[in-house]
Amino acid sequence: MRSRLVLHAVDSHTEGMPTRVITGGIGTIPGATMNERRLYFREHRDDIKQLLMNEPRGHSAMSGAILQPPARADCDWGVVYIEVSGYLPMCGHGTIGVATVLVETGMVEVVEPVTTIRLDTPAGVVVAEVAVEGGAARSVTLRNVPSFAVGLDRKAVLADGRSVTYDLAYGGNFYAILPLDQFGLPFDRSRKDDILAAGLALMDAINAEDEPVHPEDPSIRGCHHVHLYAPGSNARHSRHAMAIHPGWFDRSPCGTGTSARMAQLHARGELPLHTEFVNESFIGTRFTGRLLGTTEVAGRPAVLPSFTGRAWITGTAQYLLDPEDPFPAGFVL
Ligand code: PYC
Repeated sequence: MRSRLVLHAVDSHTEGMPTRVITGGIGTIPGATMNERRLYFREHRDDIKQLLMNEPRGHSAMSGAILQPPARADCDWGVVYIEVSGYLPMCGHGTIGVATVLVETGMVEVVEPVTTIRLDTPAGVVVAEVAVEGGAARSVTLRNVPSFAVGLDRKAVLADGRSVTYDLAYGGNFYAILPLDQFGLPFDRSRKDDILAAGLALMDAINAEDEPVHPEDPSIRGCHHVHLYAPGSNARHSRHAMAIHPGWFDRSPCGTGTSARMAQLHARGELPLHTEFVNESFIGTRFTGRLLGTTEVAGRPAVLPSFTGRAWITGTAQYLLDPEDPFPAGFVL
């Protein structure tokens, strides 16, 4: 057996969505902040991200997280998120996977009934409170980065001429949020190709007309996620399909999307603070969220979201690269 590298991983899934947690083999990525490390890795080590996420080691909806020493003194671990589609500033399901792996592999000191882990992410500090019973992580509650509505009832014109009305909100990534029935489509997995095509068409229109940019960090930009909610959804219980660039659905209820949705509902006056909000994914799995308070981001009103979900470890692996492998960066079909 020969290999040019050995990447150690603990694979997990959060409410159905994979997180491949890279626990060794990469070392400390250059950069004074976790966002600088994200940008450095994107620029210089994208071959490793591709190898880990693309086929044949990954698949078209693969997602992962590279563990790092924190770049800030007030955090326990740092995280750089990786996906088939790129490098997210923050990923909620991925962070629930990371916190579960850290507890269950003993990479943090485990305290029962709650182990608190402070994570340095490219979007800011995220606090994970892991409910632990007999050494097992039962659920993870995250206190996410400040989230805010960018605009309500915005209009976009799609390439085929259709006009669509949507809300835009930030929850660690930017999300366009709108009812699925604006596209005349049922909330039915048998129509997933049409639902995905609708989400991607809206993303293209938004990024072409008015690409969103984070007011405090211009490296966080673009709308790559479209939250299409099902008929009957409301500010207490919502079901949705989350279409993600370049063409896949989140299997989990999407943590940053749940945060953005709560910020949007709060901006609409529909979700007060400290009120439970259940967000359901396209496969029927759930996160339970609530808003813990209000704040400001660059002078605009923002909220402090938290949400709870569960993750399970699915395996451990050492990913190798044979020097004669014809697909050193994998491939996307
Ligand atoms: O849970 O934040 C999330 C997420 C983003 C993309 C996929 N999952």
